[in-house]
Amino acid sequence: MGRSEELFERAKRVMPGGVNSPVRAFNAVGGAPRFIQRAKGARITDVDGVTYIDYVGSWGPMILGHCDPVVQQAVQRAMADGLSFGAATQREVEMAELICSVVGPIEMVRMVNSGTEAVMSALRLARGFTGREKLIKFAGCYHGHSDSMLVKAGSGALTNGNPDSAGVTRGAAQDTLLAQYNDLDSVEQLLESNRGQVAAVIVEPVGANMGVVPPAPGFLPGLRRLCDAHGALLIFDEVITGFRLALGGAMEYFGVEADLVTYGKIIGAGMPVGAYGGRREIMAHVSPSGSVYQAGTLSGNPVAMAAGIANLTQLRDHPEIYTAINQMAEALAQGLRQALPGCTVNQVGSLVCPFFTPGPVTDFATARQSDTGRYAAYFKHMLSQGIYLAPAQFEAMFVSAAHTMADIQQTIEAASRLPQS
Ligand code: HOZ
Repeated sequence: MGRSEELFERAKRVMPGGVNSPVRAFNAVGGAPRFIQRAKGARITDVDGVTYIDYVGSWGPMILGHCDPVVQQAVQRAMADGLSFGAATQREVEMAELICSVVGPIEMVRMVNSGTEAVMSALRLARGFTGREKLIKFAGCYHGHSDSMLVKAGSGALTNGNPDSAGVTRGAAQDTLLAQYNDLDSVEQLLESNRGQVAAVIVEPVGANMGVVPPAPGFLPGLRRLCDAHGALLIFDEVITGFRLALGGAMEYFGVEADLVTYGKIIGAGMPVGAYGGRREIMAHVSPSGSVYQAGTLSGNPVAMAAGIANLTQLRDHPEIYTAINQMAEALAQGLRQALPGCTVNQVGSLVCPFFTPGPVTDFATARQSDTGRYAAYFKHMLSQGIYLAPAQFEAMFVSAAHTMADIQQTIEAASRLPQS
């Protein structure tokens, strides 16, 4: 038994399922999760000393690769000053100024501690601002684990076969209306039949928690139009796409402005951070300037801010990073299409996902047609070849600036050795 197996046995005795977040348990692919010891660049090493090319990248934030030296130094300097004050700091101001300066539509931002918290707070703000109670979300989109969003959720909720979590009350879920991704008619019907009652439409601008599902041409502009026509706010959940598709995230990449945007881990370079932001007239409703309450001792934590500022500053100052990661992802997607005949490989920017179905994969229903048993076999094969992928079908592969074309080639060659079933 390896050390990962030993640790997993110990973990299962004291942690539900042996993990602190469900997908990590490898339930969807079988076997014991690899317990990670350290990471550097595009590589992670497990406790048994095995090193892998990493395409999880802490689910996105490692866009510069693991242990980026500038981020590490910024964190060390901040740590020397203290870990948490529960008081205002200069770094918070710098972080907010940075986000507002690089993401055009954002005029004000509030830092929180996770994407879940960002979404939960943005939804409360949307309700407070509009005076309406209902929300529209899309089947297969994942917006963290707050009660009202655990309705037909993607990611771990979907992997577990339970997209509607136990423990969510009817009261919490009844105001969440469900639309179909890439289907504007389904949104319009809900807005019509709930006229004047919908506070917000929330969407992942690229579906990235049901695998990777690109928005069809016209889908995001159509949402903008429908929201405007019905007085509902449009919320882009950019936990995955923010600062990744482009510096200005999906809003810049697709040229569509949301009213509110939520961010997660990428703005903390992997530290526990989230944020929500938007136009001043909306954000001014957040306490203490407004009546929508939201607070947190760890919000704007100085060490996390230092990491985030170092991360985002480098992304701002080196736009060539986006060209590089997008090109590598495109090459990866093309290579996987050849290596995995019969599969559908979706790619948007530096996000890639092979589905084990002829496709096309355009929404929750078509994503679910993927043969998850075949994904599990593919995952195990790739792991044995030194490639670490998301341990579940309904996630993305993240390409970082630390990957090289040689890594991409190695990954494609590993995939081409997958025994055909
Ligand atoms: N639900 C996350 C991926 N979309 C996984 C989080 C984790 O296990 O770290």
